[in-house]
Amino acid sequence: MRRFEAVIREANITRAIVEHALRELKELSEVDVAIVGAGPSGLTAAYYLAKGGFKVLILERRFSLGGGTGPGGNLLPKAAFQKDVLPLLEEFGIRYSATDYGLYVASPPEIIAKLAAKAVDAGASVLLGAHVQDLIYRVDPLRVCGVVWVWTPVHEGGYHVDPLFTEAKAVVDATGHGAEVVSIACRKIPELGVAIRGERSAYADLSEKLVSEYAGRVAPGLYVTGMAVASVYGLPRMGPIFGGMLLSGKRIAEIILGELKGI
Ligand code: 48F
Repeated sequence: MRRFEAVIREANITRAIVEHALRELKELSEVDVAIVGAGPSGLTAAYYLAKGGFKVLILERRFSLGGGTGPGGNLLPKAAFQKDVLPLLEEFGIRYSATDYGLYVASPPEIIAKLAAKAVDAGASVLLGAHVQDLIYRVDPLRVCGVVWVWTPVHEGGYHVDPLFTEAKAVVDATGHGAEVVSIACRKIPELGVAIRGERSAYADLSEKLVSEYAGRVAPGLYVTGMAVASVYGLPRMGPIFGGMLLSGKRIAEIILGELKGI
């Protein structure tokens, strides 16, 4: 074998990763807004919040972005949008095509890539493989003030490994159909008085409007957006039409920007 001077040393790969990862994790132990879930609503919210000057962290339990966007409609690689969302698609640079049905379609990989690029370019941070398993709360005044998380392989392995914490002024449940963060609040902080009504059967036109209308604060410090809104408030599902997710993410960002600006 040809002899040569090794430029890339294995030990330096480790040093570079460990040093910079720990620096970043330390920096992310306290943020303005912790968004749980990197689906379309979480990514949209992250973009507007970061653009508004907030320190934003998305915690996503998968090692990929986009949540339910990737599979399109029953694995067919298109997602539908309604006309009133076209300005949002244009803001994100997502290309779309008109159909004969009064609806527009776009490609899931492009939707994911553009939403994520906008969020990250605006300054939002993302932790992949971070499973949120609990909340941090305080009394006097009663409020949610952060998330408790472990790496997904630890969670899925069922090991008892103590977690790490991220404090936040606002925690956003963007976990989709499961409304996992609000469910934790229901079960483990009953004094918040939060309840989950459960999602209803499909009524796309109605739910597309209501998921953004009902996006909001469910308890002090705890907010909900996207499909999780439908689960919390008993709204219908809408299937593979995604305009409501983007509008819901934008709406929650506006609400939080308004509420936190004064703090
Ligand atoms: O499910 P998801 O895409 O939620 P969304 O933004 O959008 C819903 C649509 O995709 C679709 C629909 C609308 O037409 O019906 O379903 O409301 O993304 C939720 C993300 O949250 C992650 C999950 O892996 C997914 O990527 N997630 C869920 N629970 C946790 C979590 C958790 N406990 N910790 C971290 N991430």
